[in-house]
Amino acid sequence: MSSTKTDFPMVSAKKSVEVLADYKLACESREASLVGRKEVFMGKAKFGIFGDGKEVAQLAMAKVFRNGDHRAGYYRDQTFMLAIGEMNLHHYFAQLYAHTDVKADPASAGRLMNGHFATRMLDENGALKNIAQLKNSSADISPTAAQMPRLVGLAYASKLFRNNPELHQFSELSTKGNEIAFGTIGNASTSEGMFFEAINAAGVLQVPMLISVWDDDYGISVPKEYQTTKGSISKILAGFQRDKNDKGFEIFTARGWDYEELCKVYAKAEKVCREEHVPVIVHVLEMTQPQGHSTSGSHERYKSKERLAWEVQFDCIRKMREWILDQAISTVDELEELEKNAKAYAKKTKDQSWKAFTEGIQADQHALVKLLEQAVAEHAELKETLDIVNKTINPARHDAMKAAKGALRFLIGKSCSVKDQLAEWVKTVTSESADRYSSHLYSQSEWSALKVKVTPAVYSDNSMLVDGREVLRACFAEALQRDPKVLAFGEDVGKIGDVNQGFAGLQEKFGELRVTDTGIRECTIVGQGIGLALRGLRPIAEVQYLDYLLYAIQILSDDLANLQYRTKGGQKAPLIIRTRGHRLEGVWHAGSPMGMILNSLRGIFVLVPRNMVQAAGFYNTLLRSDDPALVIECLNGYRLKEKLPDNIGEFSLPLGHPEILKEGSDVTIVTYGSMCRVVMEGVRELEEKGISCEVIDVQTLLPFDIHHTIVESLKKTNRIVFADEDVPGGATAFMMQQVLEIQKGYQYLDSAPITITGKEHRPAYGSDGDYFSKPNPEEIFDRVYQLMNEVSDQRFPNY
Ligand SMILES: Cc1ncc(C[n+]2csc(CCOP(=O)(O)OP(=O)(O)O)c2C)c(N)n1
Ligand SMILES: [Mg+2]
Repeated sequence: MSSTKTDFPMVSAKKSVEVLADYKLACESREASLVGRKEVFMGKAKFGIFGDGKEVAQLAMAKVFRNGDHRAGYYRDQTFMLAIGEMNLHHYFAQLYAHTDVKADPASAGRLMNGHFATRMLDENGALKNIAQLKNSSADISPTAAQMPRLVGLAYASKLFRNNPELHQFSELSTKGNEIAFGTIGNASTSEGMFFEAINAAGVLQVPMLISVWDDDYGISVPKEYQTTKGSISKILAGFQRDKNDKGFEIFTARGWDYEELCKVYAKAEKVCREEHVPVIVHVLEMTQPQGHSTSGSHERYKSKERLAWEVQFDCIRKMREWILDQAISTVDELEELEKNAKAYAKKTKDQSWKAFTEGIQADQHALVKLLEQAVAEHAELKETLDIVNKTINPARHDAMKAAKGALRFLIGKSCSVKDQLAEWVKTVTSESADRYSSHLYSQSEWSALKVKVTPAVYSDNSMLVDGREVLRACFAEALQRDPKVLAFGEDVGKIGDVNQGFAGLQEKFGELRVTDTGIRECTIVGQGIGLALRGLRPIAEVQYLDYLLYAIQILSDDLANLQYRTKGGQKAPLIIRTRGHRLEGVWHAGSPMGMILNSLRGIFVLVPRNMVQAAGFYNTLLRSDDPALVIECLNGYRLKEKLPDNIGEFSLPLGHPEILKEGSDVTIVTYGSMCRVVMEGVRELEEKGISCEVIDVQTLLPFDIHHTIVESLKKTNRIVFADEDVPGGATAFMMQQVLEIQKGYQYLDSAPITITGKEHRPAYGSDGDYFSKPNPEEIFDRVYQLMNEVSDQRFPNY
């Protein structure tokens, strides 16, 4: 090994400069990891997970990441983000401390723990930037492998942009599909089902997806023998390797400490991926974790002495250093200088970031201290409260808030000259914190679904009475015609136009790229939609039946629902998920798990149209908005006759506006979806017995009755029933909480509120199974009659 520069370098001067710049970045990134861990142990940050041991491979990957490309990765990728210039160490430390200023932490505005990377793809108005000219990273999430479904969509978009000439005009979104979607995943995370589902989908779709597996032989403490058959993901994926007969993947391996080899492999991998749109796997072996998995524990507990010694020896930065010297690119002295500077730079940036983080909090605190000092002058008992604020070592907003509220509690019934100012301080910090911690669950842009202009349906003498499915088909045909960015896909959506023919004939008309069949893979169907929507397209992803949404519920909840929230408006994916449910047959075709959906999907609008005209009106609204939404059509409504609006492509329905289906004065019945018809049937019998029912279709569960129209009905009837097909305490409990608590309906009740729901078990098969498992018109009659019997057994005697 040489330690001096020779006169005949083996690497060109230009290359040397590049290598040394890479080495410098690797050292800075490593120092940031070392410093970051200390910050956690000093109590300045709550948790830390770092990219040490993965630096060199990420430098190689960054070299082939071009403008317009997208990343979907995980918490180890700090060096990559630094190398592509989309993050600096100030951002890095700001996220570690949870700095809530979006300028300080552009990825998550302090909402996510460190190591969750994202670029800001939206401008301040919520409009998509010219992402074809940017280096993009979709926003990371914590569940292992959950970046994979979205990655499929990010890659699939390139295929559409390349192969559909109508999309070439959108040069701000794509340069004719030349972009690669880069994925990264840890070796152990490849054990997850959605990894395999995504790999298979990408192979089938033949999309430019370049996935790197960072393999350090462990997943926290669990070694590869427990994770992967044969202990090697590239070995077991070998069957995906393309050959002269079959399309598939290109699979490479490289060692995580071999800079030269990594650079070569990534150059080859990029070429085939970008030019031929072939999915690629780069399995990067022999990586290390110098500091162990995270700040939650130490790896000395589970790694052998030999393994730990090997990790020191094969540390990628150490190996790169040896190679640099071996190649005579630099000298020991030069490298030592560079290493010293990297250390100093990381420390300086850390200090500056901490100062910037604490300054904002201290400004609030100073104002409070001034008020408390005045309060102490009048009430010496508050001295202790003041001391708590003054003595906080690592300032936190909640310390000050606790003190302010404590002082206000003490001052109840006492007079104090700064009492109002203290209350005002609490109010201001509370409202600023609402923006810091609770904004952007839904779109806040001018394209919010709540702001879409409402266009009423128009009917004429010529309006035809058609099957419900034909209403939808007409609506979708207009949408596909109007906007080349709209596309629909899912199981059986392409050739036969979905199992209920909402897209019948539309593949023939608009082509396979616009109306497309997919494999049976609900999770990655949704992921495909998320990725496409992130890249500016308008996907309608179909999940064939509501019961099978469970396969996708995790990705909807963890990824889509909080995308705007976790980036504080930095990214959006206005995906429409279309499904059908509530009514067919049996345990897996007639479920109505609405409570589960409502509880897990805040951030996605949940629409439950009672017929296909309403559904079409909602689709038209959603396609003009930038919010994601789940639309659940009524499975038994496709063959029912409905009047087709003359402006089927234009009319739109507002979200959060219930409709009164029938006016009445004795009792309000609140329901939605297929239950509207069941309730109306029961109500006919009730009316015959002299019970006047007001029936309200909520239409959209999220948002729920924005203008509080239901409580207006309750004010009139003083009695309320919530009915649906979910389990007891499911969506009916949600509706009850909304009306009685949020709308303050409790004050107008003359009878106990009741819920009519399905049974606790899932619906049994067959007509009788359905009848005895789900609410039916007779049950509606019985329960409401009983309610009125309790009011007056003279008017409504027992029967
Ligand atoms: C679904 C899920 N299960 C468990 C965890 C907890 N967890 C976080 S990281 C991790 C190990 C991941 O190992 P690997 O994929 O090899 O990545 P590495 O940290 O080694 O780079 C686990 C189990 C999680 N985040 N998500
Ligand atoms: Mg690992």
